[in-house]
Amino acid sequence: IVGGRLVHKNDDYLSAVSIIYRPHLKKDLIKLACGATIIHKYWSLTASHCLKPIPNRLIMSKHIFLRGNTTYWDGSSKHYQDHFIADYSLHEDYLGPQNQFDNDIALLKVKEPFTGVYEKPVCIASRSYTYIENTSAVVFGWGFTDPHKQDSNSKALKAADIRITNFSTCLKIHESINKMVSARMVCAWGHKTDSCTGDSGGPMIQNDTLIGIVSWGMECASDHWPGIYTRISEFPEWILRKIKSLSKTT
Ligand code: 4AZ
Repeated sequence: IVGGRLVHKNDDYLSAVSIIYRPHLKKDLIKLACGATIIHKYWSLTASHCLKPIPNRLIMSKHIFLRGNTTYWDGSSKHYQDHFIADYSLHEDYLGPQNQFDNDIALLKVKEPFTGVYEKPVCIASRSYTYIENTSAVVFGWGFTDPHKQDSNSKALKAADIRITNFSTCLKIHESINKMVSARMVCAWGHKTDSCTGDSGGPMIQNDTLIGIVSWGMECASDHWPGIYTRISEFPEWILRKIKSLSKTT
């Protein structure tokens, strides 16, 4: 998160978890991969583009896990809880950067349930949720705090207060550079604050409801480019169908 604020104890952020990558199991080094959101005791949502490049055997191994129950992804507070991945599902119609990250959503099932005091699921936006332009929302993450500085991740969870951008304005802005903004996306921007690299997969929340997933954007916290989020209200049936079918197998 560029700009914004550190998160204090409140219910708002309890659904945010980090996805952590451990390149060598014999070494302590860990890296922040993405964010994710708890939506159920065993399930979380993230962006498909967070997992797509990673081979299946790595996702299902101890190299990758979710860390919850803490505001610090790096382990500098002791009460964190790690969750290994039992199963996952990328959206079938996610076609990657070539298709401008359309359908950028994925489900992750964890082996250890989210039962920590600071781990709480959030409701997902229904089909009928209305995204009203200029209303405020909050995006959470541990990603870059400086868009021009590699590895400027935040150890503590941050939040950015953003507003939903008029959809046709967002379309037009991106048409000028031939970037497609689809009906499965929602745009939002803040004043000198934004989501950025490393925040991908994390929650955008309004009215205690998950309405977006951090997906992409041309820059971070620029006056010209809003951030683009996966529009959750397009996916409740997909989410329920996947949870039902994967619950049968694991
Ligand atoms: C990224 O690189 C990224 N400002 C995520 C979100 C935004 C820009 C870039 C939105 O993952």
